[in-house]
Order: sequence, then structure tokens, then C-alpha cells
Amino acid sequence: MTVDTYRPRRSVLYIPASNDKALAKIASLACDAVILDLEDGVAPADKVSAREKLTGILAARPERRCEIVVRINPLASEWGIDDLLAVAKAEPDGILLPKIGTPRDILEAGDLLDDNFAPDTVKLWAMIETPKALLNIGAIAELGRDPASRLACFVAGTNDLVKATGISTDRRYLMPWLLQLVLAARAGGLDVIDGVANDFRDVDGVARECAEAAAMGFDGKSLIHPAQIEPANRAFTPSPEALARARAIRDAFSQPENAGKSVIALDGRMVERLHLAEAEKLLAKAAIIGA
Ligand code: 1VU
Repeated sequence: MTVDTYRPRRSVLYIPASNDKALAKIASLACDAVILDLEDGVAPADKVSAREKLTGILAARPERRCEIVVRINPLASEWGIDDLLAVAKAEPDGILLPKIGTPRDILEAGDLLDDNFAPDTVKLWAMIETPKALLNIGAIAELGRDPASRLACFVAGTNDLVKATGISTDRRYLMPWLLQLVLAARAGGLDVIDGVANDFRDVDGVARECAEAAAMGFDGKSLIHPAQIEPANRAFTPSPEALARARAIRDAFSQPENAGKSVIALDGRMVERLHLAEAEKLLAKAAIIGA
């Protein structure tokens, strides 16, 4: 993703499509994106009514302060294809595909969107939450280099990964997989969102996980409760110190004596042109966020 097309995805909040009270809050939430959930957040008996309600809400074109993404049921499930076709008509910013395993799963959803004339603005997001998806992650990420695939973003599904593998819920054990996910996303030019923190009353814990995820290179954190939005926005917004350093690098390279140099010294540290590019990207992102 280039700076020109940068969309902040620091805080990505799940809202079950069957929860009217929570849905009514969409316009007032300070998160960068909402995932309106037809899958795990909705009981089987409520799936069809939740879909109808959700498409009604989206068709009414609610004020879009944040990006609106809908998580459908797996395409192979009894609800998946109907979810995709109904939701696509309402033209959300994204459709999140759960339980994918191979590039074919993304291509199949993309073909259905194309065949039903969904505009190119409807992007695909992919949950990475099965062992098979992790084993195929490089090939799946490659699709990000082809705009026709619509693939824009990976979302880590840590709860399902824990369930599928039997690994401990301690995040230390998930780290290799999470870092692999970030690496693959970068190779494919995709955004990548960390998994949820289930203990939503532990605001310090959420803040710690967000800071850790930002340090690991994630673009944002999946959230389940409005109390988690502020810590996520804070952690993924460039700090005043990082911005001051970025400005110092930009200013140093703009000095006439440094015009033709590839490497300079700044405050006792080596700074290369790649750091200038990084600094300019950070400053541009901060301007978009309003930091
Ligand atoms: O103050 P009010 O009463 O008006 O509002 C409540 C509540 O409705 C609201 N709220 C939310 N609003 C928007 N989005 C949300 N996700 C959300 N959660 C709560 O905030 C006010 C305070 O709520 P609360 O502290 O009393 O919390 P509750 O007991 O109402 O709800 C707690 C749960 C965890 C049940 C709720 O936050 C929730 O359903 N979260 C989303 C869970 C979900 O979507 N799970 C599936 C996706 S996660 C996944 O699959 C992992 C990959």
C-alpha cells in the first residue's frame, strides 16, 4: 500500500450483526473500521434475519465515518454465497472471508463479485485462522499484487488458530505465526490486522498487546469492545518522538551540503536515504491520521 492510498486501520471493531444496540453506535464510534459480523458473532438461528437486517442498514447508506467491512459466513457453508451476494449489493468497503485456506478461496469470492457486477471499490479481506492458510500464506499474499483479485487486507484469527492447533493462548507461542503473517502481507502489499484481546475489561492488557502489535509491524488491532478503541488508536498513531525524529531526518537531507549524499550522520547515528523514505512515509501517514 502506497502513502497515496493509505487508509488508517488502527482500530478494527467487530460488531455482531444481530446486536441492534451495538449496530446503532456505528456512526459515533472513533474506530477506523468496523467489521459487521455475520459469522461467529451470530447464532445459526439468527443468520438469515441478521443478513436481512444488515443489508437493509447498509442499503440506507449510513454516514461512513469509518471503513465498513462485513464478515460473511464461509462460502462453503449453507449461508456463505447468499451472504456474499446480498452484502455485495450494498457495496461495503470490504467483505471479510473467514476460514480461507488457499488462494482459490479468494479467487472464487472475487469471481462471484465480478460476475454480479460488484464495483471494484468492494475489496476482499481474508481471515488467516486455519493451519492451511498459514501454510499457504505466501501464495495467498501474492494475490495482493494483482488488483483484479480485490485482496486488500489480512486479519489474524488467533482464537481459531488456538482452537485448530491446540497451542497455548499465551501470545508468546503465537508470535512466529503472527510475524510470518506480517512478512507475507508486506510481500503482497497488503495491510495486516492483529487478532483480538478477549479480556476486554483489561484495558492495560489491551494497550500492551496493541503496542506489541505495532512494534511487530501490524497496521492495527481487531477489537471486540468500544473500550479497546482508544488504546488501539494511540498505539498505532506515530508518537511525537517518532514524528520529531522523522522531521529531523527530512530536514537534514534537505540541507544543501547533504543534497548528493546517500548516508549522513545525525545525532551520532547513521541515516541513509531509506530512512528518509521511511520518515517521509511516516509524516504523510501522520498527516492523514491528523496526528
Ligand atoms: O452503553 P450501551 O448499553 O448503550 O452499550 C453497551 C454495548 O452495547 C456497547 N458495545 C458495543 N458497541 C459496538 N460494538 C461492540 N462490539 C460493542 N460491545 C459492546 O458498549 C456498551 C458497553 O457494553 P458492555 O461493557 O456492557 O459490554 P456488553 O456486556 O454489552 O458486551 C460484551 C460483549 C463481549 C458481548 C460485546 O462487546 C460483543 O458482543 N463484542 C463483539 C463480540 C464479537 O463480535 N465476537 C465475534 C468476533 S471476534 C472473533 O471472531 C475473533 C476473530
